[in-house]
Amino acid sequence: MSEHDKKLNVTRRGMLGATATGAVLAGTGLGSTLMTAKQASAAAGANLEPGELDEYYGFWSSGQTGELRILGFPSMRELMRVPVFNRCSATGWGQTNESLKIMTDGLLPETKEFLAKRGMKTYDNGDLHHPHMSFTDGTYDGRYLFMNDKANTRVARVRCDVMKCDKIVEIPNAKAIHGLRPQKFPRTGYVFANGEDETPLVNDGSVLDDPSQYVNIFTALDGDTMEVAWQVMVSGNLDNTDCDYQGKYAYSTSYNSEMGMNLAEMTENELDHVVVFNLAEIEAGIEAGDYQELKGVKVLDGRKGQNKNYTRYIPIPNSPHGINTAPDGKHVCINGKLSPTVSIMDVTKLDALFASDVDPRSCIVGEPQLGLGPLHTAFDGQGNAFTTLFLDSQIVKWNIEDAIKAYGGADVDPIISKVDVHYQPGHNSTTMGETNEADGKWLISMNKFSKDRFLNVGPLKPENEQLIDISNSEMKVVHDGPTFAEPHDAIMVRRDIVNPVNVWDRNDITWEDARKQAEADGVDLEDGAEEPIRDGNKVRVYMTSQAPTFSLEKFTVKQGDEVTVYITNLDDVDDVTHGFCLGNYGIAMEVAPLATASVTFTADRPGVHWFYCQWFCHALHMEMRGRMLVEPQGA
Ligand code: CUK
Ligand code: CUA
Repeated sequence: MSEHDKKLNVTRRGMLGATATGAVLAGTGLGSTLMTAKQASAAAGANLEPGELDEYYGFWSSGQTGELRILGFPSMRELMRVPVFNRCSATGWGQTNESLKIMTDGLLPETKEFLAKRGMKTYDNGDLHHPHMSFTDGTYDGRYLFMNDKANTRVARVRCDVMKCDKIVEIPNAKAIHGLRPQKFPRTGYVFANGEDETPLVNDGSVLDDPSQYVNIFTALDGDTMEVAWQVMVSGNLDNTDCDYQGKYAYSTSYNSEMGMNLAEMTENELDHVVVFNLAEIEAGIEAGDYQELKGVKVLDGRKGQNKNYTRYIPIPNSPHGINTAPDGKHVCINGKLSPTVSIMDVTKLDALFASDVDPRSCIVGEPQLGLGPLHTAFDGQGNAFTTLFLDSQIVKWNIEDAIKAYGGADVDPIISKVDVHYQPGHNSTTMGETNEADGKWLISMNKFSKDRFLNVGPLKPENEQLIDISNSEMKVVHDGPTFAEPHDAIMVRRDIVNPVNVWDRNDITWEDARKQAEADGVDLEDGAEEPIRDGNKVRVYMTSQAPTFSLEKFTVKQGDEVTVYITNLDDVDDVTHGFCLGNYGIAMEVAPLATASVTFTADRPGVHWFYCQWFCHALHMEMRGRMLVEPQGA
């Protein structure tokens, strides 16, 4: 037995040996550091044997990296990265014509113009915080994932059949899309998106340093078309958002109800607020024409003092951050951040708020004090909530009904247990926890700092994500997982809900433009063309790939030609992906089984240029290469 194995063995025995003592010590407080038998077996469940599959798909944001990540859960193995707002060297995202179409089609005309002046087609960066799946009847339906870009005010969608981004839209009028949630009922439906930063509604320079004229915008997109359905102007900024299980309301936290422009101003009030959006009233307002049209979008006025039935403002202690609807379909947890409390809002009391002049706080039915820096809350579907405490570096497990009883004056402590995490947690998520099928098995704590938990890699450290077994009243951290910058949020979806394909459908819409161009050129994409097709200085090269060859061993173009290379991968075998990398031209892309991908570039370097398959596909993968011969100008 190696030293390493011995160590593992000892740890394992130690864990199992703790069973009896764990049971005895439970309740003394000491038990929390030991593992019960159930926890030990659950922890073993997180440790999959080679070849075993996970129970859940985890969909992770990546913050300023701008991509979506797919993890197997609970093993925490990273399975895939889906480029969205970023560039990707491996897949050619941001370079292929197919990806550029997705990245540019949804940009505002003024943005295209602004970027063109900088020689850019689209933004190079993004800040992806919140990935959420589409819903039907209160639970995930496996159709789409939606996500925000805080950096450049965009919303994107990923198709779950192929796990590729198919839409990116820039949201007009708003600034910095942060909180994002799909409608849960009856289906998605709307995708709600918060604008975090305040600006003049028409931000053309006519208003500058006059914050009294700034507004914030709440946006609802249509999740099927990815077009903006409507927007509502609000007072105060918008941070996170969620919606109910009835299809009637959405709600957003505001940490800057003051509309302050600096830290002192932003944190001045003891109370900020949650804005509640009444979907039926907003739709009726649009029907009645009570809106202004700005950049092609209907914008309603839901600001305070407008006395419209579109919004209500509920005072919440100080700078609330996360807002999470419990699987019971009734309670919403609003996390206090600067206040040690979580405010519990009862959605069944919201009708009354819009019907009459009742105190807006009448829908708050509990406000337990949980610890320092509550940011986000997750649920087990059994009436319990799990809240991250950023400043305390802990997760607190508490009971929602007990907190409501305590608020009513009963002598009960809603806190069930706390566990230390390492360190400073932001979001946490539970398996199926934001649906009505929450199963209470696992929680992930997404910690902003890892400090000393891993080998030192220099001043920039990874984050640390900790897997926590929540199947018992005492929570148990069973795994540390480092991540690169900077996942904020994640969802864990039961694997039976997600069913991606193994090979592309040849009729897929992704390469519609290539299909049309080939048709116009009289070429079948699946046959390719033996010679480049010339059209002035535009040259189109149609190739197929089948391990271990491209259909062309060489093609010739002239210096200065605008060349488009189309590759269709004829291999329909699982996992036989090819690539096209054109050396010293900065060109590379992925071509997965039965896909077509294309890339356009100017052949401004004369000479012999090798292209090669950059995806290891065959024993003769190294031989899968060819030449682009570029005749010098004037030749
Ligand atoms: S926010 Cu990051 S920890 Cu953007 Cu979801 Cu709370
Ligand atoms: Cu084809 Cu490597």
